[in-house]
Amino acid sequence: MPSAFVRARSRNHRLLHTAKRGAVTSAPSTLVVVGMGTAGVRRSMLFAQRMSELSAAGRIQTVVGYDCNEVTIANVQKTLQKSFGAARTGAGTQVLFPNYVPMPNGFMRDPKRFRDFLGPLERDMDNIISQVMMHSERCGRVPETIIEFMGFSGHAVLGGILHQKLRNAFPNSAILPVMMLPKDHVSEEWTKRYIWEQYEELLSGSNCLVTTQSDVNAREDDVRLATGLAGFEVAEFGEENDPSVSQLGVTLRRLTPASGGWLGMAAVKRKMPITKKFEWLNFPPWWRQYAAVGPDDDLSSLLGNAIWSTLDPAAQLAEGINQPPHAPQEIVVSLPLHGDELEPVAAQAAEALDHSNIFDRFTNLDIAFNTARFTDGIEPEPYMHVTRIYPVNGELQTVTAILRGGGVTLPHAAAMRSETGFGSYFHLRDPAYNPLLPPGGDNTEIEDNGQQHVRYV
Ligand SMILES: Nc1nc2c(ncn2[C@@H]2O[C@H](COP(=O)(O)OP(=O)(O)O)[C@@H](O)[C@H]2O)c(=O)[nH]1
Ligand SMILES: [Mg+2]
Repeated sequence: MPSAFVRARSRNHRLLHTAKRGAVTSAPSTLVVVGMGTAGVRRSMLFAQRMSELSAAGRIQTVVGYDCNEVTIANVQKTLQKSFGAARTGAGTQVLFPNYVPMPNGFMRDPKRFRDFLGPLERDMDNIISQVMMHSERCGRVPETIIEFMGFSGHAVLGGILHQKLRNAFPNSAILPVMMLPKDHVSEEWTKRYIWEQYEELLSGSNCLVTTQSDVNAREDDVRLATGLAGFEVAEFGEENDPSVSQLGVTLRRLTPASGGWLGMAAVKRKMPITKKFEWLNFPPWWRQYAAVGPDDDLSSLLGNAIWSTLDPAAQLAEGINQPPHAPQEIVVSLPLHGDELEPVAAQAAEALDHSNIFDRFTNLDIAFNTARFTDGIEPEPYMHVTRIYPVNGELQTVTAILRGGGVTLPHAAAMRSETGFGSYFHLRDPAYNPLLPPGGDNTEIEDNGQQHVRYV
């Protein structure tokens, strides 16, 4: 995949630098993807699909579709047979499901239901982990990045347990839990009363990418997430001499030091301006088709506009989050262009962006352009996708609202800017207490706080 990289990070001189990279022939497989629960599995499959549309599915060592649900497992297996078939690169992508499914229809969204079956569930998980490890040996390298799609429902705590097991199995891998904050009342109550506390233990110290459960179009949001993550994985940020293969890993290493435990994502999708019709094949390699674009200045102003739009509230995958403007930010622009057109388009867009002062607004911003031909439904409309990942600092409004009820702003929040994320115990504590201390024996006040907002049990 041809790609171009615009570095605006070092602004000692006003020149923007574009570095052109050749097509990546075959990067070794370096990713492990885990989906927890029905939504998590759906998200992991969409990510795998996007990677395959980028001709980069071979980078995935293993996908774990952890939904203790016969329907999900059957559906995913059917889809896999249809759309992936046998992987052609490397040792192949391994797809794992739970072998032990105590209840055929999952845990009915009850995050405590698994506890009756914990022993055999853990043994099954250990088996999954050893298969992940064995395959990583076959692939010849430990995974550099592990993506975990997690939620706040029936598989939530199991997800935390699996996270710990992966953490122990691959202590040097960058792990990115992708959280889907709940919005329905039942999940919010469970989160407040049980799941959050569990996550504080199980995900302690993780930097999580935060998204909100969609109440409008879940599938569209899942696709935006998958597209963004896949775009980042094949992007080429960073130094020429960086030995990393997983670009998402490079991004995480750069952004997480500035984050207080959360990362945010903004995604924007725009129709490409086309003047020429292009052909569309219904069989592989259909992702090698490119759109023919109209006049260049059209495209670069459209691009600039799309990049600015990643600041809009509507573009954020989680609601109500802010990012410090001087924190490092990375943007990936995926364009359905021929590889030869990418470099000039990137250079022109970078110049237009410089004129629009975006690099004054974000003093620490990197942009990578790459070619991508994604399918969106049956219509062969060509789209550009712009995704920004940024560190989040301070309070997450949605989290405060869930855990404290209502849009409460804590008076001491400003003083505790960096106390976010799991493992801080911040959100569960009374404001008067020291949030750095782990919770002591008296949980009564937490219980009271929870009960206050319970409208039914
Ligand atoms: N974004 C998204 N949400 C989903 C999807 N499927 C179910 N959900 C929602 O995700 C929440 C958790 O459900 P589910 O994933 O089944 O949790 P489980 O009990 O752990 O399997 C529920 O509120 C569902 O409405 C999906 O494909 N995408
Ligand atoms: Mg389910």
